Amino acid sequence: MANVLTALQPSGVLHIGNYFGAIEPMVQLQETNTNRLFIVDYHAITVPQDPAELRKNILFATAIYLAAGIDPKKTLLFQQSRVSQHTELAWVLNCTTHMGELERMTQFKDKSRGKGEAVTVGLFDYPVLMAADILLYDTHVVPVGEDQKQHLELARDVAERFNNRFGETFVVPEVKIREQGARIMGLDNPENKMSKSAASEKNYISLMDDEATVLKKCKSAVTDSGTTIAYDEARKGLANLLTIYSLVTGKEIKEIEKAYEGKGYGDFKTELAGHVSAFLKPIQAKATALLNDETHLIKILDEGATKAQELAEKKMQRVRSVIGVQL
Ligand code: ATP
Ligand code: LTN
Repeated sequence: MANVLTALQPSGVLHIGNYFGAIEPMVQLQETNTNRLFIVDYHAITVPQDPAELRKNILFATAIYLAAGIDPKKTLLFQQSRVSQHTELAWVLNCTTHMGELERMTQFKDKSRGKGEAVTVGLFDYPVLMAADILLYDTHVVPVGEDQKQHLELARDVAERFNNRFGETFVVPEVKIREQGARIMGLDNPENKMSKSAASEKNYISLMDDEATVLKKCKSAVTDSGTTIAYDEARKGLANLLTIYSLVTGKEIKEIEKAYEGKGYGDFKTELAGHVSAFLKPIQAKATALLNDETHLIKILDEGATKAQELAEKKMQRVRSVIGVQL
């Protein structure tokens, strides 16, 4: 049995990229592993957040995970900020991580571009808090989307350096990137990944989008001037739509290509929208019902926090001891 762990930011919209890249793999893995899934609210505040919105988004994310099939009896589900050992370990790891390592992070470069000196220290330090998240729980496997690979490599380096210096303390985690769905591309720009921070809402399909919105977004998805529905890496927009089609229907791409022989983009996009909406409907219904009972959601997060604090404190005691601050 492996210790599996991942986390998502409580940003307003969760999109189908988040779902297939991170949430669905966790639902499958909870059957045979020790699963930990948490909401990284302290990562979210590395960029400005409206407090009332943030609170709402934490509850929304919790509801979505439960609606997607995360079972709190099988997966330890909690809120990062409730387990103060995360920030405590991040500080210790700050003191063994090099500036140069963080300066190389492509996500930091992307997110800080054009901001000049107004970039926060938190945004720069984001990967160290992420390493702490992972290393606190003796994590073997971290399922994430492709974009997080570099952060995972840093977490491995940080763990190895610490172990070399202070003795075996941390498990060195493995990254797990699913083959299909690891990188769903933006609908309006298939050159870049689907992202909730994209400039246009047409970039992503939110898990809460209604039928009409899904249809509008699928119809306006950028494709090439080709006429056949055939998977080709070079036809990025279409390849992305075929991937989404396959993920929401469970059908092989070959099967889908066959079904659309002789048909054009119009039919394909309209039917894709139907399949996406049918896939989202039950998740939306469950999430909406869960959101009507905040007390229940908070109780689940409270219970998760208590268990997580216990595990995290055990590891922190070891860390404090090996670095010499435990008297
Ligand atoms: P942003 O793009 O605004 O930085 P995000 O959409 O990447 O945010 P996160 O909360 O940073 O969202 O990511 C949550 C999880 O979803 C991570 O494991 C990430 O790798 C995965 N993920 C994000 N976008 C995609 C995508 N387009 N395809 C597949 N997985 C994705
Ligand atoms: N950086 C990740 C979120 C994240 C995470 C983690 C993922 C924070 N801590 C620990 C896996 C393990 C993101 O933006 N998707």
